[in-house]
Amino acid sequence: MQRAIPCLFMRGGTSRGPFFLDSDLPSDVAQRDALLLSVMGSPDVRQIDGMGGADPLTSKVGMVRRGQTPGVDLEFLFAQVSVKEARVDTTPNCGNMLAAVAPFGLETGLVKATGDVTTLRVLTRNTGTLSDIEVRTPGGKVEYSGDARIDGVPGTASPVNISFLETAGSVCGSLLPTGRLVDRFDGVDVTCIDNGMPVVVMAAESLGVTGYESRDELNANAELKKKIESIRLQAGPAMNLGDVTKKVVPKMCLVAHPTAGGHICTRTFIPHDCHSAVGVLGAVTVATAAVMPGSVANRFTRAPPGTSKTISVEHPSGEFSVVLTMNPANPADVLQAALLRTARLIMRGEVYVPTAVAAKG
Ligand code: NQM
Repeated sequence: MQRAIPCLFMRGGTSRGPFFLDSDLPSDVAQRDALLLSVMGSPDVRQIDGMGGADPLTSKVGMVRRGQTPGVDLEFLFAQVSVKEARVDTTPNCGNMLAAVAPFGLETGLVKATGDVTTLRVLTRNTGTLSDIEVRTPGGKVEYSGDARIDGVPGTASPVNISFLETAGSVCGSLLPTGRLVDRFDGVDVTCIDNGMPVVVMAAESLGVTGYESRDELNANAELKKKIESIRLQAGPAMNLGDVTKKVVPKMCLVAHPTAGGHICTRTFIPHDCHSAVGVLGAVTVATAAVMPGSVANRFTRAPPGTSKTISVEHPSGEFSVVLTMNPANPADVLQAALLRTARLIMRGEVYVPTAVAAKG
């Protein structure tokens, strides 16, 4: 016996996964998580019995409901479903999946288009982060095709512009949760920072690599991964995250001088596998570290002048541009971060789960 649950399967930026209306899922968290594991086919390295793509970037779920407070159009809850373990983590947010939330809201009738362009205010419930998301809606329908291009996704698509309103300390409580610009773990200088995503920034060279290796090379380097995990387990509690053994934050970012015309070169572990590109809020956070004099990232950056800075973050499959609006009164204070993503509805239908795990709460 199986139960059918309405679902839209969507790409958001460089991530992909099923999106659900909150009201179609159990309200009990344990039941919901059991259902999401079943939907994705976890735990299993191939996720063969579900919709997951056997990679952290394609083992993600979006849950959406109407805004519950004035001025908020939609509320989004993101879940990272572990591929190999029976674990669902709603601690972090995901700026990539976020790009699909406005199209989802319009497709499902939770919100209505307001003209050729529709801007929706979205609350990410994981971290309480607000963002304004602008999508093209000619004739009242979401437009998916267009000429916007993002590295990590083939071809072009309609732009989804995201503006984050306040991200400092989203998960850790403050931008520099250890109270310092630089900490030292295992003899390695690091900057622990959270401007939307908890990230530990380290010089690649201090871990014995260049920072220009491919994702596969880094993923095959067991010795490097051991060093990174040791630092992560010490940095986590220092960043107010408690024991992070079973958490997907903080993310671990190796930085080096840029080589492709950008402002900083990155290789990010999320947290155990190297990202094929870079996470959205991960990029915002590293870009923020890069413009803060004295940080580890700043040693490898020449940030542009002015109160509106476009920081190009190089990553294994290209670059990611973040526009930071700085506080004119404090050149190290980032007021707003804006960026470009694209999104696409891939499938609309019902996903089946065994009735035993689908009991509605
Ligand atoms: O940092 C990967 C991704 C992400 C998260 C990760 C993200 C973000 O590329 O906002 O988008 O860091 O696990 O989807």
